[in-house]
Amino acid sequence: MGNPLYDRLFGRHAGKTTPFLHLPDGRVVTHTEFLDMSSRIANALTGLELEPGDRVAIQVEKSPEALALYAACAQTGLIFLPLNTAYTTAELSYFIENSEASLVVCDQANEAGLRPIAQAQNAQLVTLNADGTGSLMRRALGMLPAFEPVKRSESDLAAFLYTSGTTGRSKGAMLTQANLLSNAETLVREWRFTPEDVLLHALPIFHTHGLFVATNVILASGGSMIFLPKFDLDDILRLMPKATSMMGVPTFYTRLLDDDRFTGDLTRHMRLFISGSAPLLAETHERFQARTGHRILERYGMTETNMNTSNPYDGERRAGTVGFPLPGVELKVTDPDTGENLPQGEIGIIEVRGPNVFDGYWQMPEKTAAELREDGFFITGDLGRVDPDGYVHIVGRGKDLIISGGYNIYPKEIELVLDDQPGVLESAVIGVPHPDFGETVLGILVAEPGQSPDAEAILATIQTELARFKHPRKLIMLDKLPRNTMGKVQKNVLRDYYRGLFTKG
Ligand code: MLC
Ligand code: AMP
Repeated sequence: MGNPLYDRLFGRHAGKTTPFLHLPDGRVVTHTEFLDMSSRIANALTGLELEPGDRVAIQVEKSPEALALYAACAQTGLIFLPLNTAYTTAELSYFIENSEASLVVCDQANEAGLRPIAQAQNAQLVTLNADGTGSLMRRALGMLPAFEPVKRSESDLAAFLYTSGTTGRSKGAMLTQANLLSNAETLVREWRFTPEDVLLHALPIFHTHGLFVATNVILASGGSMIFLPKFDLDDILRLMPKATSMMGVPTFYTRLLDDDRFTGDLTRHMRLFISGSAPLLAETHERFQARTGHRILERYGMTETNMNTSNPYDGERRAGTVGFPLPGVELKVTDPDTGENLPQGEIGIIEVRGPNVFDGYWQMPEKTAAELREDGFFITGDLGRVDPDGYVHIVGRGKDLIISGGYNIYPKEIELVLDDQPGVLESAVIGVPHPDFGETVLGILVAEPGQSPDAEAILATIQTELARFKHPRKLIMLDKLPRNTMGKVQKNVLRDYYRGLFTKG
């Protein structure tokens, strides 16, 4: 039976001495070195007496060792549960408890804060720092660089990725080996990745885009990655001449275009630029083509489904659209109220079905039932339509969600924190256009009678509760919130009113 995820992404490179990771300082990690590292970590994890199916909650900086931990989880059948490095201890506490993690892996700097949380959960804790040091690697370095992968099948769970919800509580999306493999192998074919590809990888590896799209596609194709700790414009410009392809969120592309050093010459040799995770403005697409001659290939996906649609590699990459459903993915547009199929061309909720669609939310059967239909269609919450040529257009969101620089932010989670602040009667959090992040968070507060809440103090307080990227960039006081006749806050009215706050237009 083997272990399909390990065998098809990692094990297939056994014995290869070709580069897998090119690091910004010029060092190279070959496939063999990477697999040795992963096997040592797998032996170290086995020594901790973890069982296949146990959850490993991981908040570590991007490094070759962090990626090898992903491979080691595949090898040992442990469930890989990566967490955003920006999350506060308060946020992490929820994920560790909710997932009933057996092991927590964190940076040494966060050990003191996380140890009591891990202990309360009876979870073990090891450290892994950005430079590859820490107790995990100390243990691993004493182990043999060989490990027989634990037997698994494609229906076994491989990873949990937490995704926030409209109620404010995050849900653990359970992804199987088949979800990850089917998508990676489809994308390799659709986007023509080969062993000659060198991907400029500046995305974080705790979300779908950097991990299951970028990394898995390179593993499944046999190519290599220029593996950067984060998006740094100077590094990108310096290293692009060595790359063949890049994947990024729209902010990557607007930042490149805003820099005069980014020229057509710098991109002449490039094969492919891909964008996703947030809408790429048609204007950005066109500016990019005017500057470089390349048409960015935009695709659409989500945590629960990996990738659903993509613009074509060979055909027309149509600006402002996310292309066609991927092979094996069925897509339909339904009436938000009745769930019935809508006639071609009409706007409704996008639903998708296919081998890419997840297994449900961890221990949340009601939430799973509300979003994943019995016939396998997942209700994405995105509003879209299909044009006469079959291109899918995302025209908005049926869900109350802000996407800032590719990170999803659910207003409810922030409103719950703001409502708790001294002198605050109620709040509304909305997303407004932002030149760098696409959208950014704006908080609107209504004071309790006779009170005048201190915005500075509120922003300081929420630092310990919410990750920095969720913080409102501005707090505005209003006497009351606009409401419809049903008493529901009219966020569309607020969004329209404040849409120019951070942009010139
Ligand atoms: C950083 N900050 C952000 C932010 N990123 N604030 C809002 N939104 C963001 N996305 C904060 C920093 O903490 C900092 O705080 C300040 O904003 C300025 O930071 P910066 O130096 O300009 O940001 P930078 O580190 O360069 O990061 C920006 C970014 C990064 C866009 C490069 O956020 C990024 O890599 N985003 C990619 C997210 C991603 O991978 N999404 C995929 C999800 S998967 P201070 O304190 O200094 O003010 C998915 C499915 C799919 O959606 O389809 O792919
Ligand atoms: P996440 O939950 O982080 O996986 O984010 C998924 C959401 O990002 C989707 O439901 C969409 O709303 C959005 N998204 C991803 N790719 C695109 C895209 N190309 N255009 C518009 N929205 C996108």
